[in-house]
Amino acid sequence: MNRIALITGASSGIGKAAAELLARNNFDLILTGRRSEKLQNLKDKIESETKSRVTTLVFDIRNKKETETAFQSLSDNWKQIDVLINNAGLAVGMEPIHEGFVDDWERMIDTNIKGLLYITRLVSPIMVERGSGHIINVSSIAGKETYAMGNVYCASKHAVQALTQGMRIDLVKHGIKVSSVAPGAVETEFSVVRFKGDQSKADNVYQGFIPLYAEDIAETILFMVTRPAHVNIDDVLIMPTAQAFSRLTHRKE
Ligand code: NDP
Ligand code: 8X3
Repeated sequence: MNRIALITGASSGIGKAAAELLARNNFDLILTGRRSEKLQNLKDKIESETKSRVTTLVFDIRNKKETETAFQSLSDNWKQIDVLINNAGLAVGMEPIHEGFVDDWERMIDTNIKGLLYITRLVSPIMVERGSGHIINVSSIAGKETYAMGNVYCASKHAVQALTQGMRIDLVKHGIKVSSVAPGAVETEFSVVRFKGDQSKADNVYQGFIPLYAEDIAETILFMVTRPAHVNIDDVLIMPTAQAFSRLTHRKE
């Protein structure tokens, strides 16, 4: 029987790639995000190419009420989630702290920290009741290092690392695995969002080297969720070969 995975932020990038790979590896999927058309297209593609069953939930994870209402709309069968992938997240803006935009800060904190908590609060009691489950939090190299003008984004991902540890400590006695995966530069819509639609600034981020692709992170997640019951991969830091740390990338002219 297929296991059930709920993936937040499945409409693009890492979440979408994870959905496509898990669907080919015996998972039924709950795919979430704000862009309903993208989620519907992904559902149609997966269902036409695999035997995976897919349902979609459209909501803004920053909104506690919307998140609860969407989750409660699931049938009891769909609520039996084996794997929760807390992936929805973003960086917005790159300014020094004294010039930063408070609205940008709130978007990051509300999505990357509070949204992750809202959905975890809904899913984790069901895992506790069943005595099994696996939560994977998508962190970042920004959760391990702080870089110039990364201030609030880095803080939000450091919080994700701390929450991963906190969740693991609280849930260990219930047989629930908690992991984090922390990627360096992955070419997705991430930089277009960070630079507020400026495609050329976004393209520059990935110039002159081979970044990670969303599929690389999806493969890592698949490895993590297919270990035997007694094995938990606590934390994975995964970087492009050309990136030695957050702000040292070897670029060819
Ligand atoms: P994308 O921008 O391609 O995907 C982000 C996803 O998050 C989208 O599906 C988006 O869906 C969803 N999302 C964003 N805000 C909200 C919201 N308010 N409510 C619901 N869903 C939301 O970027 P990535 O795939 O790269 O990012 C995925 C995760 O990976 C993020 O947590 C990011 O911080 C992390 N990460 C990314 C790295 C990179 O270099 N790309 C490196 C390290 C970590 P929608 O817009 O439809 O709501
Ligand atoms: C995304 C990677 O280096 O832009 O989390 O923070 S980085």
